[in-house]
Amino acid sequence: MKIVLATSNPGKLKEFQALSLAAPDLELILAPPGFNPEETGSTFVENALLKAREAAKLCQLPAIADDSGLTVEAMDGRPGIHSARYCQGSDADRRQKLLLELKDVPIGKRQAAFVCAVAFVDSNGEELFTCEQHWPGQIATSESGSNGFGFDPVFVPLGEEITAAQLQPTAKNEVSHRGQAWRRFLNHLATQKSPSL
Ligand code: ITT
Repeated sequence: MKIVLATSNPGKLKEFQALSLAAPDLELILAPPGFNPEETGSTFVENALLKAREAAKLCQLPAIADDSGLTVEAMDGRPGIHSARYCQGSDADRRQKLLLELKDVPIGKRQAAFVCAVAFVDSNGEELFTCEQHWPGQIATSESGSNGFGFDPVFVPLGEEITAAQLQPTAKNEVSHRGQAWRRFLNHLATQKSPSL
């Protein structure tokens, strides 16, 4: 089955490609260059649906999108759905801003979670599947590791003493918000016999 993967984030793309190896019947097509729909929704799921629908319309194919982000308890859930736009600049700039904003928050009060919503729509933009998965942890006081992307170097998953950027990519995919959401999507596909796709 041919599906458009509606993302322009190279870090996500790499993880989705690794995750899709478990589904050899899936042929993932990239959204066209410059694909960057406005994320005007108020939830992760709403934004994932907006992206998937835009890609389905452009390519006339079923499409899957992810909207994800980091929620930090001491910041009342921010940056949340605004994680990619937390501040202008690079991922490194956003990590530095986060560490600065949390500089007076002691260890033990730095709980956070990565959230990933996945939305799958048919070629007409009709919703076929959505889900949202969380990966709990805490924000470190400094950066470590060079794997992954985004906030990985400052996120210590629950039960770990290393950051997500120090995990091997396969180990991250086994437990991460994105890995969990993708496996739920694959389970959904496996239980469907949908000739309308
Ligand atoms: P697309 O919309 O094109 O997919 P984006 O980067 O704009 O790309 P989002 O709006 O979903 O995507 O924002 C997700 C942001 O949340 C991302 O840029 C990272 O800063 C952060 N994020 C999400 N998942 C992450 C992960 O697994 N590791 C580190 N940071 C992550």
